[in-house]
Amino acid sequence: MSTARIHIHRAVMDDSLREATATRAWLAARRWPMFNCIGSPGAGKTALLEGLATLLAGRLKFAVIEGDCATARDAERVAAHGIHAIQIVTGDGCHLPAAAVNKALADLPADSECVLVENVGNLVCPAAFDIGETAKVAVLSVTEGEDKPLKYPALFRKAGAIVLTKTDLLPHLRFNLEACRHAIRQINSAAPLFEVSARAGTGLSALADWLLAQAAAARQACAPLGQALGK
Ligand SMILES: Nc1nc2c(ncn2[C@@H]2O[C@H](COP(=O)(O)OP(=O)(O)O)[C@@H](O)[C@H]2O)c(=O)[nH]1
Ligand SMILES: [Mg+2]
Repeated sequence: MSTARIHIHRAVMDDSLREATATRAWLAARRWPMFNCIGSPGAGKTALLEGLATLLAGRLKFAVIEGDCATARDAERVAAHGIHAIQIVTGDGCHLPAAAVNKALADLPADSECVLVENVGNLVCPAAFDIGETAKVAVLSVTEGEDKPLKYPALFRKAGAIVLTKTDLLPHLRFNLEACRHAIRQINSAAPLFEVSARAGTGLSALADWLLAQAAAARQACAPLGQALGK
């Protein structure tokens, strides 16, 4: 990389980090946790949010920020379940920029208790950028193959929780569940692993309980001293 490109790269990363830091402070002041859901296109991220909307109705008021290259389809799908959802359209962008997420937060209902972000479908780029989240949530579907945690380790290493989706399809696939669990544990031994099917509704309640516990912990956490509520 040339010196000029290194400087530009550093400036972009510095800007991004500044926005993420501002977002983290803004969320801490409100005691909202924010989870950055990252996975391939079609992994079942939106289906997961739809399932959680049903399960958590009346128990946790979460808002959603959606990232896609085009259309507001995912925000519309989630909003149909009574969830406040904001769509960020990234065009050619392969991940949600921290600044766009920071801007969107201001438009969320003040009585929200948690924010779930669905990042642009991609196992690589979104994992490289901090958007100010409490934790990244890696979303992998059984149709992608059990070796993906080994092939895309950065996301799985950084994830605070990992969700394996579409488990209803296991009887129809040659997917080695044990090998997948082992691959995940080779990379990340600490993050909880949720094996779910949004279609069958199985496994989702454990994930919902984890989110409830995260929101309760955030409510009890002390906001940093001198934290201003304004941006
Ligand atoms: N069989 C099955 N299909 C699913 C499940 N979750 C999502 N899908 C399907 O997978 C496709 C992509 O789902 P979507 O939620 O749009 O994935 P996203 O691109 O990660 O948001 C759609 O055709 C869904 O109906 C599941 O639990 N089981
Ligand atoms: Mg989606």
